[in-house]
Amino acid sequence: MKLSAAELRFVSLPLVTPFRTSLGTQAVRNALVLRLETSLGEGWAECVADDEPSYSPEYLTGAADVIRRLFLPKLFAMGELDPAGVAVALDGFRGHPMAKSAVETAVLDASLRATGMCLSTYLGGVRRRVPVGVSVGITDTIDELLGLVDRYLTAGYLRIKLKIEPGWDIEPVRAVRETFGSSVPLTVDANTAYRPGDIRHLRGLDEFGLLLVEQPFPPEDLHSHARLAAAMETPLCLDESITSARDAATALRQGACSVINIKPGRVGGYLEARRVHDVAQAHGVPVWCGGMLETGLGRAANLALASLPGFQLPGDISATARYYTQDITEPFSLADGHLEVPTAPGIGITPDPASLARLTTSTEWITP
Ligand code: OSB
Ligand code: MG
Repeated sequence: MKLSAAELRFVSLPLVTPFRTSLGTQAVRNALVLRLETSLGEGWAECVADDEPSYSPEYLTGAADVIRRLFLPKLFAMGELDPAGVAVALDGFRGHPMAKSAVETAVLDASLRATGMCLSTYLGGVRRRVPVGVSVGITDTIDELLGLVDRYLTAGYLRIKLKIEPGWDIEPVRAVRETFGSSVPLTVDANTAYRPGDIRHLRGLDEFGLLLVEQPFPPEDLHSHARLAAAMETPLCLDESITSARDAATALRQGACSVINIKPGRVGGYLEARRVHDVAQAHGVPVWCGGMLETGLGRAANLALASLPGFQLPGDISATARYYTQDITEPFSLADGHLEVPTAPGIGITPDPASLARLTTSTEWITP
């Protein structure tokens, strides 16, 4: 397979409701859509970097720059392309996992489409549908939060994740438990908002029977995560800290977590995501698929990943309606708290041309 041209497209999707986390508030999802034209046909992917480097060091226009100026020229120069070869070639560039993931996924999509195989089968998926949860942002009032949680439980979501930060933790969790009961699968995600001195405070979450606490401390602080894990009954889950399978092995060896959130963009692609899954399985540790407010392109591919056997907890792969009134692809809908794993070749979906055109803010053609 040879790459002949690439289209880089910025799209802008207004969120149904602004999404507030300890990192900030987001009202619009801007994303980068990559379309490769190869000798075997098209390949599609999205880049999940955010506008600003707050969740991770990457940001959208920076990702576009490294793809346009370094990654694609490398691929044009390679001649024969395959997904593993692309991963090796891009390994010579440090960092930029979200940009690498987009390029590798588009190559993977094109090559799987050409052979008629779906991504789930390629990765070793064992499920045709996956259980999903929903990530609930920080709200102005507890009442507003309870209203949202009520709506999501009624819709059938199988797990509720509350975003927390100092000053918005024990009380909202208590309110949700008191209102909806102790059997609702419930987690919290701090997006690195706490400091080592907060360990005693965070132990206060133990009384609520949470499935897990996600990433309380900064990404590089495995030591504090290990201390909290030892001090707390609730399982500790890492998100931002895990950027590779090697990181996963290190964190598990240090006792810094007992659950891992896997996001393909954060670890540099679906091949590395599978390796993180394999490391976790070897340690007997469950994983689940995180989300980055993906468009339908990323959602489809994440569903394939979440069909692997080690994905033991509901993913942050909510139905399209939780995020967008209009997506660039056909919508994904919830049935019984599950989303169906796409079975069409490649990532299993392509953008709807009219929706894509409507949501595009700029397009760029890149040729050798
Ligand atoms: O920490 O999991 C996170 C969204 C953007 C960046 C980071 C995170 C999230 C979410 C939402 O929690 C997950 C989703 O539903 O896409
Ligand atoms: Mg998270």
